[in-house]
Amino acid sequence: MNSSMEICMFYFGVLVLISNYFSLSSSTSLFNLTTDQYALTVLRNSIVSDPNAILHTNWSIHTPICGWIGVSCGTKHQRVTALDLSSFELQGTIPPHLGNLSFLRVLDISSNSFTGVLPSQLSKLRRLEVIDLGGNNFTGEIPSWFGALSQLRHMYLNNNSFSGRIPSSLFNLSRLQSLNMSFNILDGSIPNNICKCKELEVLQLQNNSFNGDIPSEIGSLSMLKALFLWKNQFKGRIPKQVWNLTSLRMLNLAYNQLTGRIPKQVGNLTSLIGLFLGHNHLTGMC
Ligand SMILES: *[C@@H]1O[C@H](CO)[C@@H](O)[C@H](O)[C@H]1NC(C)=O
Ligand SMILES: *[C@@H]1O[C@H](CO)[C@@H](O)[C@H](O)[C@H]1NC(C)=O
Ligand SMILES: *[C@@H]1O[C@H](CO)[C@@H](O)[C@H](O)[C@H]1NC(C)=O
Ligand SMILES: *[C@@H]1O[C@H](CO)[C@@H](O)[C@H](O)[C@H]1NC(C)=O
Ligand SMILES: *[C@@H]1O[C@H](CO)[C@@H](O)[C@H](O)[C@H]1NC(C)=O
Ligand SMILES: *[C@@H]1O[C@H](CO)[C@@H](O)[C@H](O)[C@H]1NC(C)=O
Ligand SMILES: *[C@@H]1O[C@H](CO)[C@@H](O)[C@H](O)[C@H]1NC(C)=O
Ligand SMILES: *[C@@H]1O[C@H](CO)[C@@H](O)[C@H](O)[C@H]1NC(C)=O
Ligand SMILES: *[C@@H]1O[C@H](CO)[C@@H](O)[C@H](O)[C@H]1NC(C)=O
Ligand SMILES: CC(=O)N[C@H]1CO[C@H](CO)[C@@H](O)[C@@H]1O
Repeated sequence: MNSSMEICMFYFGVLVLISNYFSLSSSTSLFNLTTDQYALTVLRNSIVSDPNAILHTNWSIHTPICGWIGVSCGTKHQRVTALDLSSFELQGTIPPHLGNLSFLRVLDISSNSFTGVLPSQLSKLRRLEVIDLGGNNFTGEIPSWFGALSQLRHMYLNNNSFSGRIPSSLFNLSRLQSLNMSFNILDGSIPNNICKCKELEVLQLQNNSFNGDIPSEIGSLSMLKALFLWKNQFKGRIPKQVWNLTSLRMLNLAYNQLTGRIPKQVGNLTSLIGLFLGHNHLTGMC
């Protein structure tokens, strides 16, 4: 072996060492990503289609997550407080890691093409106030753990493929102001503990397969401004307590199997700007 060959082998060895060092350090740097960065990176990697290359170009590991498009952070701890990926034309699933964004207050991924079931780890998002999953294609039942997200005020699950019944634990959410579950394939009746949601202003359950009576407990939701129950299979009489909801602006119960007379008290709903009761078996005034 001559000396030039020895030198060559020496450099080769150094090169192997250097490249090992780099691959090692890049994999260790993946492991010491902050929790939020890791969660968002896993989310990005769960996106199978991103036609505008929004996440794939902007969500670069080399820039801080708080500058990523759609990501907002708190000023104090630099933790992710809001994620708004509405209308990005994304296709994919929600990874369980999203449940690690423990400071999240707003999650809006509406109007995309997300599919699959909601991972139960989302129940860890105890600070969540707004969840908007509307206009996707989520499947499965509405999880009962939603009832544990005690800060939730606005919940939009509309226009998906959720099926099954509304879990009664959902109405543990005493701060809920809007609930939109319209345009799904839900059935069963409305749990009567809905009266626990004293702050409810908007209830939209239209275009599902709900059945049974409209619970009289709805009449105790004195803040209610909009009640949309149209295009379901509700039967029986409209509970008389409904005519006491003087904040109501929109009442749409059309396309059900409701019976009985429309009472004079309907005139007591002085805030009403829209009343739709057609396509039922009602008699009387309208
Ligand atoms: C990753 O680890 C290195 C070395 O221990 C450290 O200097 C760096 O601050 C860590 N980065 C993060 C984001 O925690
Ligand atoms: C990502 O988008 C944000 C907001 O539009 C922008 O400020 C930032 O510079 C972008 N980052 C990269 C790496 O493109
Ligand atoms: C975050 O969540 C995932 C899945 O739920 C878990 O495997 C991971 O270890 C969690 N923790 C951190 C610090 O990222
Ligand atoms: C449901 O979502 C699709 C896709 O985002 C949209 O085209 C459609 O208008 C939505 N329908 C309703 C009733 O919101
Ligand atoms: C939603 O998903 C279901 C089940 O995977 C599928 O049958 C349906 O066609 C999908 N709907 C849309 C609008 O993509
Ligand atoms: C809902 O509240 C009841 C008591 O009011 C409690 O027993 C139950 O565990 C709560 N459910 C959830 C999902 O938090
Ligand atoms: C509720 O969902 C329906 C159907 O997707 C949508 O048209 C409507 O705008 C939603 N209402 C609110 C208040 O978000
Ligand atoms: C409607 O409200 C009035 C006044 O608050 C109350 O006296 C009455 O009992 C209520 N009627 C029903 C059916 O709840
Ligand atoms: C309708 O309103 C009037 C005036 O507020 C009240 O006297 C009457 O009791 C109400 N009727 C019903 C059935 O609540
Ligand atoms: C139960 C029900 O009536 N579902 C309808 C909801 O609306 C879509 C169109 O947006 C119909 O295809 C469903 O039949």
